[in-house]
Amino acid sequence: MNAFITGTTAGFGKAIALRLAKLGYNVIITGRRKERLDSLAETLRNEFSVKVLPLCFDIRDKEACRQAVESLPAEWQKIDILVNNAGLASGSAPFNEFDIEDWDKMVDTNVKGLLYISRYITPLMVAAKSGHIINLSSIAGREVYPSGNVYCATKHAVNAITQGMRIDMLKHNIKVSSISPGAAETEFSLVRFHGDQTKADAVYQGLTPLNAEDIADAVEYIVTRPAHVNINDIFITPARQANTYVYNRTDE
Ligand code: NDP
Ligand code: 8X3
Repeated sequence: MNAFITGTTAGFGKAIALRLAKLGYNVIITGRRKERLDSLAETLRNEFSVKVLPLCFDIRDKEACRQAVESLPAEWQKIDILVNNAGLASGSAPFNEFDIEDWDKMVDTNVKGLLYISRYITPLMVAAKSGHIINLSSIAGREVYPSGNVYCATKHAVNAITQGMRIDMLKHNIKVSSISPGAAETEFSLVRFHGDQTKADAVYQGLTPLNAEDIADAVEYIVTRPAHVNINDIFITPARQANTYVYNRTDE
C-alpha cells in the first residue's frame, strides 16, 4: 500500500508520514527542503522498514507537480492514499493593507497546488478503481476572522474542492475526507508571521494547543475505517478553543 503526502518537512505532514509508515504504508514524501526530506526518509526506512520516495519540489509549480507524478516508478503508481497537507498562512493584516504577494502565496499553495497534485494523481486512482484522498482544511474553512481574509478563503475553497471531489470520485470507489483543525503548534504561525517567534508564541499563550500527533491520530482513524465507511470531515480543536477567536487562556 502506498501513500503520497505533501508537505512532510515539518508539522502535520511529517507526523502523518511517520504514522502511515508505522501502519505499514510505503510513503512518497514531498516538500521544498531537501535536507529535511532526506533525513525523514532515513528515519522512515530505519524505523519502519517501509519503502520511501522523497520528491523535492514546489507545489506551486504546475510543471513540477506534473513531473513528480508522471515520473513515478511503476511500483509507486498505485496511490492508495493522497494526503493534501502542504499549505500555509502568510501574513496577517486587514484586507486593505494585506501584502498581495502573501495573498498569491496562499492561493497558489493552498488552492492551486492542491488542485495540481490531485488532478495528476486522481487518474491513477480512477484506473485502480480505488483510493482515498484526505485534504487538510481548517477551522478557517468554517469561519472567517479579522486579518484572516484570504487564508480563510483558501480553506473555504478546500472545502468546496473536497465536496466536488467526493461527488465526482464516488463512482470510482475513491473516498474523499478532510480534517479541519483549530490551533495547532507547528511551524505554521512562525511562517504566518514571517519568522517572528514572539508573535508565533503569542498564538498559543495560556493554552495547550493541538500538536501534529493529534492530526496523525485523525488520519489514522480515517484510514482504518471499514471499506463501507467514509469519514467526511474531522473538526478538531484544542479543549480550550471554542472558535477562531474565543479561547480560555488560563494555563500556567
Ligand atoms: P508547517 O508550516 O509546520 O508545515 C507546512 C508544510 O507544508 C511544510 O512541510 C512545507 O514544506 C510545506 N509547504 C509549504 N509550502 C509549500 C510549497 N510551496 N511547496 C511544497 N511544500 C510546501 O504547517 P502545518 O503542519 O501546521 O500545516 C499543514 C497544513 O495544515 C496546512 O495546509 C495548514 O494550512 C493546515 N492547518 C494548520 C493548522 C495549524 O494551526 N497549524 C490548523 C489548521 C490547518 P517546505 O517549506 O519544505 O516546502
Ligand atoms: C490554522 C488555524 O485559526 O490560525 O488553519 O486559521 S487558524
